[in-house]
Amino acid sequence: MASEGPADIALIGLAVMGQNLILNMADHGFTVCAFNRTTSKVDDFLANEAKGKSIIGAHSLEEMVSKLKKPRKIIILVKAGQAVDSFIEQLIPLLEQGDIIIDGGNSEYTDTQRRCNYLKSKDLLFVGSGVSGGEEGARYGPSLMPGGHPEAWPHIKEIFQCISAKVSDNNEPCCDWVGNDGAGHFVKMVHNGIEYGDMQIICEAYHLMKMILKLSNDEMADIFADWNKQELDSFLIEITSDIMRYKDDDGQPLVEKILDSAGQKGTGKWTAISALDFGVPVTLIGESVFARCLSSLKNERLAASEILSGPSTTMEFDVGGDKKSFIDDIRKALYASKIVSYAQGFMLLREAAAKFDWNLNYGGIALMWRGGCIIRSVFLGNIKKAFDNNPELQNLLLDDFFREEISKCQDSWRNVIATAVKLGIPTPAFSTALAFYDGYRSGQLPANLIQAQRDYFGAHTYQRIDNPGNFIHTNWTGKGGNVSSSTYNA
Ligand code: NBP
Repeated sequence: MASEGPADIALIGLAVMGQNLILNMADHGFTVCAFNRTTSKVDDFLANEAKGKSIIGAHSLEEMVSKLKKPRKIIILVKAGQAVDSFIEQLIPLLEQGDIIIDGGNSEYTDTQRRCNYLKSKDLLFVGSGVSGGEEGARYGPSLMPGGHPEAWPHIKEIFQCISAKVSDNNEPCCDWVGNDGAGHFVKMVHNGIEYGDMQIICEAYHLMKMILKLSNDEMADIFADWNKQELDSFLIEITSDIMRYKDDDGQPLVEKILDSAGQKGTGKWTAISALDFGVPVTLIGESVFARCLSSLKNERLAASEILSGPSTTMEFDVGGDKKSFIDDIRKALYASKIVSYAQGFMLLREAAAKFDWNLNYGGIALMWRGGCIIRSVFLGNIKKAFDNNPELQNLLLDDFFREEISKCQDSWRNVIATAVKLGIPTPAFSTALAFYDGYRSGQLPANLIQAQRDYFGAHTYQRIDNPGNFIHTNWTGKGGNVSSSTYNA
């Protein structure tokens, strides 16, 4: 029998995410009121998937609000952007002080900040929550990253933590309060950026095995399955093995019939833009976004492939040992690049936290990503440990465990990139990760020359090593004046 309410929570938006999240909440004993702009979808849902469950429907927002326990809790799970603002505007006159609106879509964190301020002025509470894990996650346990008005958290905590994924070893929920205003959506954005990076480094490993070692898809499926039993154990490695093995109707691997032109919805780009805005070198995610952009220039690349020369990759390359050891080198290059990517992602989180005064729990964030979401992996357990050991850890690369792991991978990582460069196989993410690593561990970089150049042509001033407190301008040519430009950092 369907419950008649009152409902614990309402959800607006009966597309794939909304329907599955409602079913998940109902499975955990909550009564949910469902609403959708196109109200026929409410009837369809109630008559089919929701039948017999503690799910009630509404055909107007007024009806939905009237069926809710107070303080009212309403999740909006619709297309990000204008649709969210439109529902917020319609809800405001129907709600009372202390009622809670939750946006579970992929909203930009700046929109969430704006909505937090706006709804505070209306005496309403607002939460912007990242939801990750796709359709299956929403149905059986997503990773949830809520942030916004902290007064809302005690009211939604039980529902959120009940329906979220749990880390298998100790059953901890992959959901906790992230921080004020846009913190939840910012963390979700960085999660998505890291997802872009993880996918790109896996693609580079695949490309190297295919182009240099000429391995078959079944052989690669076995290798990814084997890697999935080691430190790379993760959802994305697991599905890559399945994808490698999957055959089309003619018995040939389906993946080789898919056009090599990658799409994107924008969250990786947002991460890269934020990294540039904050001045944080999140290079691997940036390269991953650009790698997708380059892949999408398919026609241009095809034309260029007839014109531009490079080393031949048609012959099987002698990797200077057995194939097995080069495969192991690729695994280590992937692992080291992954460590750098996460280190960069956490650097961005740290910078945003400082700018917006968010008290982020980095170990807690690693735990939220440990299960339920697309980047879920055993590796995130190690990241959690690193931040639990030292919550003030400045950079993941400086943690003892990760420092040693990278050190163990280093020779292989360099060998793979050097081999790829010699053979003309692009490895943008592996390479940028190594360049970052070498830059980060360099006490001396050539930026002294940049400062000299800037001062030479623009009187931008520089600091002397023996007198760093002062910004100095030199009249390099004897022709310019002694007036310096105002000092700025960009
Ligand atoms: P969609 O992003 O496809 O959105 C469909 C929903 O938005 C429907 O309920 C639709 O109502 C409503 N909607 C649209 Br479209 N335009 C509207 C408007 N102008 N006013 C009011 N309602 C409008 O659904 P989804 O794939 O379930 O994703 C929901 C949110 O979750 C999105 O923000 C998405 O980015 C995010 N997300 C999705 C995934 C995933 O794997 N799909 C994962 C994580 C997060 P209608 O039925 O009347 O057209």
